[in-house]
Amino acid sequence: MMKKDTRLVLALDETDRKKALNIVDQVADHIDAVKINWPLVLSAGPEMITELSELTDVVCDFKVADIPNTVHLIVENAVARGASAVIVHAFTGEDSLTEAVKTAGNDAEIYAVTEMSHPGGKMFTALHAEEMARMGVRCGVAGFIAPATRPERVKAIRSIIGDRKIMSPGVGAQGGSASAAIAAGADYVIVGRAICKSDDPAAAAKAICDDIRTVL
Ligand code: OMP
Repeated sequence: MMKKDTRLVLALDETDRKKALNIVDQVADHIDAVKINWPLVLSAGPEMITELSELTDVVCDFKVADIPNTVHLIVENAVARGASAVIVHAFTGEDSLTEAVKTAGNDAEIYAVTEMSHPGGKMFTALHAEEMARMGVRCGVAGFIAPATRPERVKAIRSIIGDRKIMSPGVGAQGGSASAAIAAGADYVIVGRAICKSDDPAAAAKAICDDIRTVL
């Protein structure tokens, strides 16, 4: 299980391996985990998952959206490479989500996307977010992704999922506030550009942790 200390998950959306590792090194004291997405995996290789997993917990954000067999192959590979958690889409339905949970077993946690944080997230995902949250509970996921850009929606998802976890992206560059997301019921916030693009990533990460602490 991932630690829950600072409540900050770094979205390492960089394409240069050295720069990415340098940022992790600078913010290590302020984060609970690193989230890796396609940009870094495609440029630095999937070995990056393993390399990062030797430093901290790694969340593989592959937003897996496929038939159960393909979901199985992706989740199995990510977990074998050292992922502590894998993000999957919920809209693919109960069989795909169940397969993700079954494949991860006790080795990793599955987080299901409910409503996406960007404006387009309101077009389709928001309309079914609560249904997807209920389905995720039935499938046994460890947690959900819910938007820091709409803290009232984090609250709505929290009221459905009991004590399962919420990771909330959309802080900083997308306009959301870390403390508002945590106050609405998120366990973690996911932050990328506000840290990675800062001249001082450590100071930016610390400021977010300080903001989170005001509501704990
Ligand atoms: P910043 O906007 O730079 O902080 O990055 C946010 C990170 O969270 C990116 O890696 C996105 O891919 C991810 N994300 C969202 O922004 N919105 C979502 O609804 C879901 C995710 C995600 O699943 O992590």
